[in-house]
Amino acid sequence: MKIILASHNQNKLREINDLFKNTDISFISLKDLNYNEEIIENGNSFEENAYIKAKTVYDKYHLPVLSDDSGLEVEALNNEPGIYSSRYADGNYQDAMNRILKRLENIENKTADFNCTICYIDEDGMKHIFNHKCFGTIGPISGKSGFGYDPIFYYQGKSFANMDLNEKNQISHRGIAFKKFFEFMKNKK
Ligand code: ITT
Repeated sequence: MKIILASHNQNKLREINDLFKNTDISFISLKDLNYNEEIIENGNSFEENAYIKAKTVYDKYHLPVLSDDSGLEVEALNNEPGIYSSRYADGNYQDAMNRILKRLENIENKTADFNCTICYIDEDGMKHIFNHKCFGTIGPISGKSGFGYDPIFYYQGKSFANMDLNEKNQISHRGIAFKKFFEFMKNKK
């Protein structure tokens, strides 16, 4: 089965394609469709933004669409940057990570989570939401794999950027949220 992935983020696409490589689900990217328009994410929650992305693309193609809205939530910073994770970095993740580390310098609580909320709009236009939060801590920049805030997010003592794709996918917010989606699709058959 083919599903449109309503995302312009090639790193998400890479992780998601890897998760589904041995399944009967494959994704068509916005790039494949030559869909270059930016989708304005003006919702107030991950769920609202995930829905805005999926619905915008569904309204154009009327085919099954899936979106992923994700972000880093730092407990001691009132869960910032949260839904603003991409905007907080504005393309410069080195700077954004350093800003977070600076803000946490004299704070003991380093707890954080990565959230992933998926919105799937099926062939009948019905919306389905799947979610997972991966809890960890914020620590010094380390590692070269992954993307975004991976170098400062530590899960069981290891930064996401020190994990390979498969290792991250086993435990990450995205990996587990997509496993929930996959279970739903299996049960639908
Ligand atoms: P699309 O909306 O087109 O999918 P985006 O990058 O704008 O792409 P989001 O609005 O969901 O996606 O923003 C999520 C941001 O959160 C993303 O750009 C990263 O900065 C961060 N993020 C999400 N998942 C991450 C991960 O697994 N590792 C590191 N950073 C992540």
